[in-house]
Amino acid sequence: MATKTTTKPRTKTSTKTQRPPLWKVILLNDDYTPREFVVEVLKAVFRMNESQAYRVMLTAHQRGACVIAVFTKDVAETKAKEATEMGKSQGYPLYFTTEKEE
Ligand code: TYC
Repeated sequence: MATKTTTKPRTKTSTKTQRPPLWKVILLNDDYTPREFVVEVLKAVFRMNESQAYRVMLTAHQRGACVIAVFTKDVAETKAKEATEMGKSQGYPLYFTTEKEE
């Protein structure tokens, strides 16, 4: 009997590293929150130094919004909430939002 060669399909194991999707935290401008307060919140919640925080605040002030940084979903949401709460506790409409990075 002739030997039959069968080719067994191999299952390819892909070893791609799965990176978690990142989420942007975005600062929105408003007309009431004092500039210095925005800077203080950015320093406290996002660990920025004075000049980084000032630049982000000014960009949001001039353009309406500014991306602060990217984090995993949980961290982005927690930080946005914490920063928004800091403004709220002082009666300011300061608002931070999150958006998935594509
Ligand atoms: N526009 C505010 C003012 O003129 C300052 C401000 C900047 C508020 C950035 C929010 O995300 C903001 N007092």
